[in-house]
Amino acid sequence: MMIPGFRPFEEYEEYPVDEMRRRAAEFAADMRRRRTVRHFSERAVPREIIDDCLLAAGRAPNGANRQPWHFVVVTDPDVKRLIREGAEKEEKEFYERRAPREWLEALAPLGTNEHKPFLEAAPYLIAIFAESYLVGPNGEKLKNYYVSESVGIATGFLVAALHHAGLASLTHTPSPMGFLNEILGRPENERPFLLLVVGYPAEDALVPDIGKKELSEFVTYVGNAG
Ligand code: IYR
Repeated sequence: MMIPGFRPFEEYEEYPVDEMRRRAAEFAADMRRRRTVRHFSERAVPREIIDDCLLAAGRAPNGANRQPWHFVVVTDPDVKRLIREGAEKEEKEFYERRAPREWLEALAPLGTNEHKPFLEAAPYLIAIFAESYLVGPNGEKLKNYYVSESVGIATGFLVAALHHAGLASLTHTPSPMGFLNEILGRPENERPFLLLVVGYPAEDALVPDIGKKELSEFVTYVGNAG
């Protein structure tokens, strides 16, 4: 039956259950090797790889299909330096004054501080903006829906796609991030959501030796799963 505005879901591919098992396990094993990195190599990464990862991010489910995100990919060393300066200024405030002791204690195992050399070293900074609202043809504000959820999922897709391609990333959240709108010339309806640092890990990169929860610690089944 034809319903106007709808079409058959032709791109869906069903796999035999054994193949599904294998694919799910392989993906989980690959994602287990993903780590957030804070020490990047300066080695170049071809742009097409970043474009494909961004295409994957742009397929995220989102509120009312508004796709309320914008990704600014920065490679220009002068712009990276400005971003580093902006971030370090906020971070210095954060570490020296704004952060409550409890928060600093929670961060201690990660070894973070106000120095952000990776913002200049890594080949790509991807500034992710959330479109809080749209501006209509007559300048009127049009509401977007589930903006944080939508942009969060798109960012998750991007992080997974970059890892799958063999790249490392860091989800960096200098706070507040308003300086990104200024430096990157983004309009007022776009709220800076996150700054993703992307590249190869430095050869001597270290990652914190921290654990991840077991399945039973973060999953509850209700009912008998098949
Ligand atoms: N934005 C700061 C602090 C920070 C906060 C959290 I929550 C982290 O998981 C990591 C860092 C910084 O980037 O250093």
